[in-house]
Amino acid sequence: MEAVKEAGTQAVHSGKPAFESRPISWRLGSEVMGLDLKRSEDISDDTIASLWRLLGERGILLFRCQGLNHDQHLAFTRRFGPLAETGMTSRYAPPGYPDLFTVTNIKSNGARSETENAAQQWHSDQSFLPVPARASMLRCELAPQNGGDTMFSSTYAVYESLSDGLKKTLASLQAFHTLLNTRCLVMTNRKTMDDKEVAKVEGATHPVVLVHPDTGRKCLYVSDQMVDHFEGWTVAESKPLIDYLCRLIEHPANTYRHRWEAGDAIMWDNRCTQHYAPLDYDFAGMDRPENHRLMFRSTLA
Ligand SMILES: O=C(O)CCC(=O)C(=O)O
Ligand SMILES: [Fe+2]
Repeated sequence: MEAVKEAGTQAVHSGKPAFESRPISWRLGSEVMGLDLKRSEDISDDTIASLWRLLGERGILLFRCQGLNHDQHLAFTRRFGPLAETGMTSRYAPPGYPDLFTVTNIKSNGARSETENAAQQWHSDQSFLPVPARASMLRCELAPQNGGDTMFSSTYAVYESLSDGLKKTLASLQAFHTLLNTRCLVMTNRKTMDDKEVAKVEGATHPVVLVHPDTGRKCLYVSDQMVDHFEGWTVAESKPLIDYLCRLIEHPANTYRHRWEAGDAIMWDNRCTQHYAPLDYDFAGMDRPENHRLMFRSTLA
């Protein structure tokens, strides 16, 4: 097994170096250098295991300038395990690729994209499912000339910043996650969902504090987009505490903000991070090609 340890911009390896990595912010995120993800079949199982370990520790892995196509994107993601069921999201898949999810502001036949602002609230992917997504990988094909960034937050850092008293309260709490909650802004698209799709996003209950299975560290699993209430609490009772926790998630000190270049790819762990895409570009002028944003996501079960 290659041992890959971050030490500033240097990686320390025993044996043949497979990749180098360096932190991209203090609390989360590492850039991985020296791998060609287009040829994931040439990446050893040991290297995949090292990447997975680094992902669990750092929350997100940035691979710059990879220029993947759909097949290469999926082939690399599959090296980490089976893909998540796409369910209601399969209609956002590019033709012929049911396992990819398109996030774009580009109109189709004159109609606005339903995913143009899908990530305008902090969330962890598919937390409304009984078995949510373990990790996701997003790649950028077109970035607006200004903005169009994605932000990531460390839910390890958020949990660790809490007082012992609040940690104790949260330890016994379960939260109900659903896309059909009153906080959730993307459900403005709900009118286009059929009953089967609505059933998929109806919701699931998860512990508020997760123990990350790989690192043993605790993370906060409550999000602005999905959490409706704590089990046994009313929505009104839950809201102030959800709001308080969400403030910590969006606090700049806990985040990394990525300025996309076409060709970049980022893999994130949905347990120990959340993400959010601010509408920080010329949203009103999104018909102009220089404001087009086109991203594709794969999702690990
Ligand atoms: O548009 C983005 O930057 C993030 C989209 C998103 O939340 C996702 O693909 O899971
Ligand atoms: Fe997402």
